[in-house]
Amino acid sequence: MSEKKFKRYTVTSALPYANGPLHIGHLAGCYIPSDIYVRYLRLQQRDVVYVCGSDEHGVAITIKAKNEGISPQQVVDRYHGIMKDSFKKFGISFDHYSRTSSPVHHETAGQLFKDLYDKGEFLEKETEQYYDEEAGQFLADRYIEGTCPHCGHSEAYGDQCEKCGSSLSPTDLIDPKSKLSGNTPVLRMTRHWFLDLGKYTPFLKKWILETHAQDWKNNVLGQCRSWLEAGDGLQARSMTRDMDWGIPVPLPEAKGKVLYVWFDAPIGYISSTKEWAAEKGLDWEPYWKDADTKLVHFIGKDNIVFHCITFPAILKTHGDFILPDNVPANEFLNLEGQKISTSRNWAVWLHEYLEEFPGQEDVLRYVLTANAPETKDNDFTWKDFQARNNNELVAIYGNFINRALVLTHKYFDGKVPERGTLEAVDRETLALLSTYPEKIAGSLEKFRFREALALMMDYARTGNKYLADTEPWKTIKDDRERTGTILSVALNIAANLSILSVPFLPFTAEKIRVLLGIKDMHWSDAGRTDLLLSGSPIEKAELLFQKIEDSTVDAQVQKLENSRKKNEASPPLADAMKPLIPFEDFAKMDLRVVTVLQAKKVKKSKKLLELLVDTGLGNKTVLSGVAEQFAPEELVGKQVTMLLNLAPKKMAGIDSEGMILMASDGQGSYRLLVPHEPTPPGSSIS
Ligand code: B3M
Ligand code: ZN
Repeated sequence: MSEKKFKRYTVTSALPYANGPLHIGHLAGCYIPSDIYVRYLRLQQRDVVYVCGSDEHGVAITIKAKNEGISPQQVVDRYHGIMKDSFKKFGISFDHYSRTSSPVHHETAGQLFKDLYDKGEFLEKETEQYYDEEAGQFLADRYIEGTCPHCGHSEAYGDQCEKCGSSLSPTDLIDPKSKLSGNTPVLRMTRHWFLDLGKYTPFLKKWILETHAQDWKNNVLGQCRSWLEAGDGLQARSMTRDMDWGIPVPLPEAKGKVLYVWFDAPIGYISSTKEWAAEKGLDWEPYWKDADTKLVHFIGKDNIVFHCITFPAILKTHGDFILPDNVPANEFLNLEGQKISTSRNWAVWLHEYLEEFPGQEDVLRYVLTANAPETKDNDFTWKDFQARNNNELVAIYGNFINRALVLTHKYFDGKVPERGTLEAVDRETLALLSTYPEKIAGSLEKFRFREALALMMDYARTGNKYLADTEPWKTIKDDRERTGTILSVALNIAANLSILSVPFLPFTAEKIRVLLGIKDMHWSDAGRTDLLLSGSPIEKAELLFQKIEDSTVDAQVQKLENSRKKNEASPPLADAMKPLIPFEDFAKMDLRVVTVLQAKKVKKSKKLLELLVDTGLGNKTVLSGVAEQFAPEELVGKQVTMLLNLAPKKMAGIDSEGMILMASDGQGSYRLLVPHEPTPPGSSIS
């Protein structure tokens, strides 16, 4: 497909869930690749809009809120800001970063649903869905887990298996369990609106497997093929949910229901474009509706089904919109040989990197691109990070630029010297380098960012070698003119390198631009040998990259090692269920609400507090291991829950006549169980 036919570009990267800070897996998966691509397009003066935003709906958010004991709104407000800040500091140059809670988005997504409804595109069905009787709610998406019927992965969600990428319905899961209570859920009738994906299969097959057979990445085509060619074909999927967090379904008969997060989130790309255009006084519509717009979605591999099947089906059947021209999904990045995991704290967090490696944003961009999981899962290691920094960025790239600048100041008073007659080595070097811009552009247009970066580093390497071969520090002894020619050539190579670096190392490229006094950077200038004219002044060299010591990366590895030890020492978040007991066993426990009357520290014990509680049947003394969590005065007057008939036990010389109940998160933090309104002491719990 020739690029000529496209007049403008709409580039999106996946909207990250606003349920935690960002880590290197996010950057490597889709934000660095998309940023490289967009910066390259802008250098080409192409008309491009680059949008993203926080994904603030769905069970990913409500589960986080529940775990933290705060509201979903508090969760998204906290993380939207943190994520936006990290993106900015790493130079991810979105034209607009929105959030799916924005009014424009609610309006846009609601309207799109309404349009499809009016066209009769939904199957309205009353079906049995899983319900958690203990939690009193239907179990959508991540609220339910079970075994994937396609690949056997035991932790598949109710809407998707992240291992094989398939989209699922909760009722497809084998051995489903509620994430809320751990119970096996029951089935209850409820009404929902389904998109009949089977209906679009012929179109999707033709569009993906024929039209895009050549230009889409193999990992993406492979996943699509496995679903489109599966025996039972694509199943109808519900686009609505029984939840109270999300965009209300815009139908009077759908009270208490919201849009499925994967219905609304991709529409977030459109909403974000609308907001950007409104701010700029532009028209958003050509970016989503004109056939001469190239729409590209950058995502991670777990999002392929939604960007290649569901969202295109929605756009196509709606009728007003263009479809993605490409969906260059990356595979996953592992860390030191293990899957990145938020809950196990096995990650390199961007906000921590920014603090620990100030001014070294480009180093991480470089390493994550050099090692990008473009065709298969890949591994990030701190040793590799150090080696690439020291052996490539410092020893080759930085060294070349530094020498060109330092020698110009030393011998030519900081001015670009005259260029005399070119010798063979000069001509050969320049001829070789003149082929790079086109090669790099070719790789970038094909989304081969590792290859493009390797070419850029090759360019720097050739520059470095040129100086090593021509040895201007020797020629200066008896041939000033020759030395001037060499440095003029070298400085022009440096100027070219800065242009070619913009997509990959934006901060460094900008520093070189300023050092060399270049006004504007255009991709079309790369390859020119007269970017710097003789006599023009250049600034004094500044260190672009610094060597990273063993102790620095050892400290990072140690940090991960600490996470590993902590994980081994503490049980996983949800303990496995204990064996079943008969009701009689449960009934033996005398559980009551009690009121704390007094609380004091226990001598010589760091952990224990001695409490005097009103049990309704008289006062009792209980020891509780909460001294590290609560000050005694915080507990006085509180109502808590207690196991009353536990056999007394002597601790620290005091008889404890029962046990205060606590919820443990398995990570060393405890919470008291408190009745939700004042309760007479002695009320029994059953
Ligand atoms: N928030 C999933 C994810 O972070 C999701 C992407 C939405 S893109 C429209 O993996
Ligand atoms: Zn699976």
